[in-house]
Amino acid sequence: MMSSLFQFLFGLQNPARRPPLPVPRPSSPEFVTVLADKQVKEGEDVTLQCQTNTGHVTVTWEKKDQKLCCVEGKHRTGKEGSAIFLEIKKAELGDEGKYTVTIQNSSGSASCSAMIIVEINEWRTVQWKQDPMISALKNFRISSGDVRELRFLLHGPVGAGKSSIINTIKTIFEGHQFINCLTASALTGESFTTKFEKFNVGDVPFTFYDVMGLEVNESKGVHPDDIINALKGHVPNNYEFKACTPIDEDNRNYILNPTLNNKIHCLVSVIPADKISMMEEEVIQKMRTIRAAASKLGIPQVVFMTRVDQVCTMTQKDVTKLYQSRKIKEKMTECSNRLGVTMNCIFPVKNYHEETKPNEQLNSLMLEAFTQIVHSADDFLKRNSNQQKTVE
Ligand SMILES: Nc1nc2c(ncn2[C@@H]2O[C@H](COP(=O)(O)OP(=O)(O)OP(=O)(O)O)[C@@H](O)[C@H]2O)c(=O)[nH]1
Ligand SMILES: [Mg+2]
Repeated sequence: MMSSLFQFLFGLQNPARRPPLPVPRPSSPEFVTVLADKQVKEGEDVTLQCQTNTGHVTVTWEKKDQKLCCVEGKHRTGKEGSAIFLEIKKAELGDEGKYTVTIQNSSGSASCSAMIIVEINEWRTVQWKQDPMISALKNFRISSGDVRELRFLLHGPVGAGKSSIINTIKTIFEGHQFINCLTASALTGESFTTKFEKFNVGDVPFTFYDVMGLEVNESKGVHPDDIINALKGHVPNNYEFKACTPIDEDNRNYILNPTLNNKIHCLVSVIPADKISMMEEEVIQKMRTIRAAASKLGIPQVVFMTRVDQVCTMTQKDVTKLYQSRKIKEKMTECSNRLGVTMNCIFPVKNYHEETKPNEQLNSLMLEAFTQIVHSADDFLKRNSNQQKTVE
């Protein structure tokens, strides 16, 4: 009696002899708050964090879809109650990318991701105030008395943003949105501009020449020789380009004996940042040929890299971050390598394209680049007038 009572009691206390109790399943893991994108300056610490609905989870981190290899002193991961975090010490360019956290338990799993963008230290400074630059340009006097205006020629592939640059500069100087210089839809494959068209800028002595875009096919786009003819001053205003046959002396409008007033004083190569990688070698080659001819003629050259907002979201949101963007620097380096120009000749710019209101930052970026070409063109005139005097 006693022993069966003992066994009864003992049996109750011995779990090995009890039928197993069902283990309560943890609640299915969910995020209460998800990871947020982070932008950090090179050298600073950054933390990604989120909150889960339950602390009963295992946590794994991935970087660019690969398991994160935690480096001691660099990464610290942790869980405090329902909060999960990843801390990265002294962010460097290699830390940039997509980070994903996965929480898991026996009821399921959930993931969320965020981007870390590492801003490089500003490597070129821009004066983000437009008025001093506008007034300096309005008061600018051309060194050579014989020349009425500084003449700039824009060339580059179809849809690079050549006409848009003229629109942007005219908008800045004429004080209202300028859209008369027709621009193409980015989707068309053929050049929208077909003539050698002159555009004055407000009442300042600067003129732009817009030309047809360069294309791969010999029978399409402007012929490189026509751009070289324009540099030398042989091409009359409003000349309609013919893809296969560059202008020559037989054309009754050909300018036979061009003066400095007919010549181009600075060549601007226009490259779209978002298309540089896809640009056909043939178009690059045509641009190189034109640049080589300009060098022979002593004409200064710069590159305007357009559509910067299309390659960098940080710049798209805030154009003043341009020179802190790794992506922009990469595109400029690519541009420098493909065209064979030094980095200090490349100016990233953004054009008016969907904005309808004036934007001082956009204007300032363009004005910095514009000021540079004005001085380069004027130096060319000084050199040429000096040469002329030496010959006399
Ligand atoms: N997002 C963005 N779009 C731009 C920028 N610059 C130009 N675009 C757009 O790019 C497209 C082509 O620009 P255009 O100025 O017509 O280019 P183009 O070099 O004159 O082209 P063609 O005359 O056809 O050779 C247009 O849709 C512009 O609105 C820019 O800085 N950012
Ligand atoms: Mg055009």
